[in-house]
Amino acid sequence: MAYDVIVVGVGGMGSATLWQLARRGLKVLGLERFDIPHGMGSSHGVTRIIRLPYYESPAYVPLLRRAYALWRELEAATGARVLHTHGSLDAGPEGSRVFHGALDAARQHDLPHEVLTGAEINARFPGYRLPKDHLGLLQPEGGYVMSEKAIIAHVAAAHAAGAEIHARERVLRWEASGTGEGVTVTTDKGRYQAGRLVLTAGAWMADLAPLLADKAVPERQVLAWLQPSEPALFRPEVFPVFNLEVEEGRYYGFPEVEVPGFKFGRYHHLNETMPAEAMRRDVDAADEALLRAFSARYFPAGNGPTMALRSCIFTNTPDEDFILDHHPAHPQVVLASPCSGHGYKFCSVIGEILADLSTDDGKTAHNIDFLRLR
Ligand code: PYC
Repeated sequence: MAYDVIVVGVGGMGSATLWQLARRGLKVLGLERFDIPHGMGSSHGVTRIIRLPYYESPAYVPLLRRAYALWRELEAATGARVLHTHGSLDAGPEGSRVFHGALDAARQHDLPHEVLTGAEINARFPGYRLPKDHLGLLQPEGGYVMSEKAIIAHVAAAHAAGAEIHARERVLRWEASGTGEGVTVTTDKGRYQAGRLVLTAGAWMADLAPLLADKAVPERQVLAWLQPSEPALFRPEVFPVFNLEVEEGRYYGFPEVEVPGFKFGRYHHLNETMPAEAMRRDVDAADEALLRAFSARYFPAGNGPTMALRSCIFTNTPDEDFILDHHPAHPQVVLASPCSGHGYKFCSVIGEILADLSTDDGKTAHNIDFLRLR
């Protein structure tokens, strides 16, 4: 075989997988259809939230602990600073999934945290203006990962460990050549053979694995960066990242980091699912109006002139848990659709899991039973 493993898609997940495979001494090839990094998928926009008291399910917490450790390993290996921890807030009204889910996860996993009312949050972090009776869980290890920087760091580490990586090379098809070992990948520039294949193609997953057509569905998402009238209130040290459940929906946001503006978005923005190729339509006035209504009410000091509006892509599974598994018909092929709008923070540990699934007996010590295809 020319390669032990080929990884298709060198974004957040693919770049981490390449590093984990290459550092194990495997001969690996990464193929990316756009640039590395690029702004066409799900990993651009400077920052991604990382948080431990996972309201979606406490089952993610052990994976998060390992993700934190591996982000720090990446920093040590490359000298890049990718993980910043200034705290996270998960808040909503009494009874809300975001607050109570975070509290359950924090209690189950014994995570340090504080429970604050909306009034206490507003007093401690004056960029916020939450309803006074809302409840929030403040967790000190929350923060953000620098998303494009982390891809660059993973690629640099993978290169240093011997990986071969090609950008601007589009995969046209792949064929499994045996029952458990062997794949041929055909691109617009060549043909490659490997023992195993990992597909981390984000919104393009269903093109490469049609069995995921109704299980990895691209959705258009929009982010705003607005200039704060009081920038000092939006510095990372005084503005924890947030997940908020309010009557308008579920929102998330960040302090001002590297580019101008307080950054935030609404989960499932306008609920528009569409093929990845259709996603590039421009952000428009309706997108901006929806986001501004939120910042005007809950972050008035962050509701200044627009600095940027950008779209990106969620790739949603039906239950919004990730899919990490072998292809049911071809065990030498690993399928990864680890996004559903909340995956980036896990890239470092998912790289390790995908490396486990694509080498040796294909088993991993991580508990990913809840992330299997079935
Ligand atoms: O996991 O906190 C999160 C998040 C924010 C936006 C998308 N995911």
